[in-house]
Amino acid sequence: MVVEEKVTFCRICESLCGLVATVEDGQVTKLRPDKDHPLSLGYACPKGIAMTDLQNDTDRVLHPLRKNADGEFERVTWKEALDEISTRLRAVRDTTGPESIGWYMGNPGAFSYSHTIWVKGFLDAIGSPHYYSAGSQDVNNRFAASALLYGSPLVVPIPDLRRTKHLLIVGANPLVSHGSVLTAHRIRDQLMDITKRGGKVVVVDPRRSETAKAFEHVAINPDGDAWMLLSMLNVIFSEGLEDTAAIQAQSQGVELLRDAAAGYPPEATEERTGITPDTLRQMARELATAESAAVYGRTGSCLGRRGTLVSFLLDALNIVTGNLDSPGGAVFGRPPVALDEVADRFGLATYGSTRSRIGNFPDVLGNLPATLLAQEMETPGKRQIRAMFVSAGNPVLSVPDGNSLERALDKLDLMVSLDFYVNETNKHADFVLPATTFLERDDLPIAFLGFHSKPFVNYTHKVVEPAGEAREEWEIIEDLAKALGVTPSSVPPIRWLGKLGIKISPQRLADILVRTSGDGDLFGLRRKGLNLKKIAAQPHGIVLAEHVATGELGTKLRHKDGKVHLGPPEIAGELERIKTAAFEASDERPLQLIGLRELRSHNSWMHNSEILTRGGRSQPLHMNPLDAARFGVGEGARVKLASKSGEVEVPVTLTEDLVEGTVALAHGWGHKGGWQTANGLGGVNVNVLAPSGAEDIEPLAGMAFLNGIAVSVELVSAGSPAAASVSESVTAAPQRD
Ligand SMILES: Nc1nc2c(c(=O)[nH]1)N[C@H]1C(S)=C(S)[C@@H](COP(=O)(O)OP(=O)(O)OC[C@H]3O[C@@H](n4cnc5c(=O)[nH]c(N)nc54)[C@H](O)[C@@H]3O)O[C@H]1N2
Ligand SMILES: Nc1nc2c(c(=O)[nH]1)N[C@H]1C(S)=C(S)[C@@H](COP(=O)(O)OP(=O)(O)OC[C@H]3O[C@@H](n4cnc5c(=O)[nH]c(N)nc54)[C@H](O)[C@@H]3O)O[C@H]1N2
Ligand code: SF4
Ligand SMILES: [Mo]
Repeated sequence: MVVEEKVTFCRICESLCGLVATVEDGQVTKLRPDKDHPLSLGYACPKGIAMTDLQNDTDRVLHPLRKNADGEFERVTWKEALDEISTRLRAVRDTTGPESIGWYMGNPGAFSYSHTIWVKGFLDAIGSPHYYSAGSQDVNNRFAASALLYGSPLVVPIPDLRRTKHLLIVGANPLVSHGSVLTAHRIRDQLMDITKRGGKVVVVDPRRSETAKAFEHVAINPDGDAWMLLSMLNVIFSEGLEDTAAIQAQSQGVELLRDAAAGYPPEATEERTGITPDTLRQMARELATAESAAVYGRTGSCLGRRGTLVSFLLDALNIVTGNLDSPGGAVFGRPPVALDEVADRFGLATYGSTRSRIGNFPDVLGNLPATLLAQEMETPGKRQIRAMFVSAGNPVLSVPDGNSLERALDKLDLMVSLDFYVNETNKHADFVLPATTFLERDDLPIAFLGFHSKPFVNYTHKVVEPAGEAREEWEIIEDLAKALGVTPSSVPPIRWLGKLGIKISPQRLADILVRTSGDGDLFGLRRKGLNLKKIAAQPHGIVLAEHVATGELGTKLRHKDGKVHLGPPEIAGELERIKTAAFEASDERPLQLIGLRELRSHNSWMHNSEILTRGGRSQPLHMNPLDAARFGVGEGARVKLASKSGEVEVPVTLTEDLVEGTVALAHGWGHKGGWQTANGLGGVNVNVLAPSGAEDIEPLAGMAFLNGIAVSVELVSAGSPAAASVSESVTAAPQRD
C-alpha cells in the first residue's frame, strides 16, 4: 500500500484551516489539522476532520444520473448525459432564448475559484441575466452597501482584529461560524487577545450566543439593528463624540445621517431594540472614545428587512468615529489578487446594472434575488426560466418558501445539477452530474484573500484524483458551453481566443491574475514578485505582512469625488421607509423567529457524516421559558410553529439565552434526499416559514427575509424532555492545539 501525507486546506468555511490528508492508495483516509500552517497552527474544527466521511460516503453520487420515466435516477455515461442535456438545452435556447436559462450556485461554489468564474462566464457568454447564488440569503446587502458607500460592491472593510481595542459585533457568532467576510484563523484566540490586551468585545444578538457568552452581550430584538445604530449615531452626534476631521477628510453627505439620527434618541428606540437608553449611550460612548474600534456585522445584520441600511450604518459608525482605514479600525485588505480591481477591469463589479424581471430588484455582482426563483420559473413571458442549473446548492432548504420552489422545479423543461449528493433540490433534476469535492481539485481562494485578518495567500493542488466519474464544475461547464457554441468567460478577449480554439485553464488564469497583481512578478519584471508556482511551492501558505495595510482608502474609493458617500438617495429612501415600519410581531403571531448555526452542521450539507451525527442529533426550537409558560409549553413539547407563509412541527427546548419574544430554529434540516443518515435525523425545513413575495424582499439588495419572521406557537403534544435533549450542545468546543 502507498501511504502519503498531503498538505492542503479546508474549504468548508471561510477560516480555511490548514489540513494534512493521509492518502492510502489514492484514497483520503484521514484529515488532521496542519500544525505547520503559520496561522491556523494545528487547529481544525469537527467539520474539517469529518470531511473524510463525505469524501468516502457510500451515498455520494459518483456517476452521472438521469431521471427515468418512473421518476427514478439511473446511471448513464457522461456521453449520454451530455448529449441529451446539450440537445435539450439547445432546444430551450432556440425556442425561448438564452435568457430563459438560469443558474443557482450555492455556497460551496464560492470556495472554488474555477467554479465561480466558469458559472458566471457561462451565463455571460450565452447572454442570460438569470444568475442566482446563496448571496441573496447571505451577504449581498453588504456588497450593496459598499457600492453606495465606496462606489464598488467589492470594497469591503474588515475589522482589524489583531490590533483593535474595541470590537462591536452585530449579529455574528464567530465562535461557531469561525468568521465570515473575515478570514481569521483561530478566531477565538484572536478575539480573546483583544480582551487580553485591555480591549473590549461587545456582541449584539437576540441570543446569548457562544460568542456573546465569552464576551459582553447586549441583547437586542430581532431586526432592531437599524434603530440601535441610528441611536448610537444620535448619541455620538449629540454629545459631540464624532471625529470631525476624519469625517471631513474621508466622506461627504454626513448631513443625511446627522439629520436622520436626530430623530432617534435612545429613549425613542428602546421599544424596537429592547436596549435600555443607559446601555445604548454607554455602547456609543465606548465605541467613540476607544483608542481604536471596529464595528463588524454578519448574517444577523443581513437577513432582516433592512439589511442594506444596516450594513451601511455599521460602516457609517466606523467612519464618524474616525476608525475607517486606520490601525485597529475597519480596514481594507490588500490581497495578492484584488477582486475589486479585477472586477473593475472586466465590468463585473456591478450593482443595479440589470434588474429582476419580477419585482425590478437590482442585481448585486450579477446576482438576482433567489427568493424569486419559483416565480421566475412560473411566470410566463420573455425571460421566463425554462432550463435551470443548480451547482453546489440546495435552495429548497436554503431559500424562502422551499415548497413553491419544489413545485416550480418540476415544471421546467430541463433541470441539471452539479453535486456529489442527491439533495432536496436536485432530486427534482433531470440529471445529476457528479462533481468533485474540494479535496479533488486545486484552489487559490480568490474570494477570501482580501478578508484575511493577517495578509496571507495559499494554493493547494488536488489531494487525490476525483472519485468514480466525478468531474470539476468548470470542466462540465466547458462541455455545456461547447454545446451552445460559446466560450464560458465573462471577459470578451478570452471569448475571442476561444473562437480561435485557444483555451485558458483555471490554473493559467489564476497565474495571470497573481502575476499582474500588486504583489505579482509581472512576468519577470518584478523578480521578488509572486506567481502561482511560487505560492504552490509553499503548501502551508505564505504570510504576506504582519498587519492589514491602512491608509488605503484613496486607492479603494471609486466615487469620482474621492469620498465615501454617506448620503446617497437610496439610503435616504430607506431612512424614510423605516419611519413607518410596522412591528413584525402581532397578536396573531406574537413571536419572532431567527436562525441558529451549530458547530456540527454546515448549512444543509454535512448531516450525512457519521462523526458529526454521532450520539444522535435533533433540531429543536429554542425558546425562552417565559414565552414557553405563556404558551403552556414545556421542555420536549411538540409545537406547531406557523408564519403567514407556512407551518412546521418541532420539539421545543427551553433556554434563557434567548430574549423574550424570540424563538430560534436552525436551517438546513428536514432531509429527504439521497443522504440516508441525514434523512433519518428528522427535522424540518425552517424556510417554509420564510415569505417569498416581492414585498418581503429587501429592496436595495434583494435580500431574503430570514431573521425576525413573525410566528405563532401552538402546543401539539406535551412530549418528553428527552426529545429535545439530544440536540447539539451549543457551547463552543475548545480549540485543540
Ligand atoms: N458551524 C457552522 N459554521 C458556519 C456555517 C454553518 O452552517 N455551521 N455556515 C457558514 C456560513 S454559510 C456563513 S454565511 C457564516 C455566518 O457566520 P455568522 O453570521 O457569524 O454566523 P451565525 O451563527 O449565523 O450568526 C448570526 C448571529 O446573529 C444573530 N441574529 C439573528 N438575528 C439577528 C438580528 O436581527 N440582529 C442581530 N444583531 N443579531 C441577530 C443570531 O442569533 C446569531 O448568533 O457561518 C459559516 N460558518
Ligand atoms: N433560515 C435560514 N436560511 C438560510 C440561512 C440562515 O441563516 N437561516 N443562511 C443562508 C446562508 S448564509 C447560506 S450560505 C445558504 C446556503 O445554502 P446553499 O448554498 O443553497 O446550500 P448548502 O446547504 O450550502 O448546500 C450545498 C450543496 O452543495 C454540495 N456541495 C458541497 N461541496 C460541493 C462542491 O465542491 N461542488 C459541488 N458541485 N457541490 C458541492 C452539497 O452536497 C450540497 O448539496 O443558506 C442560507 N439559508
Ligand atoms: S473552522 Fe472547520 S470548517 Fe472552517 S475551515 Fe476550519 S476546519 Fe474547515
Ligand atoms: Mo453563508
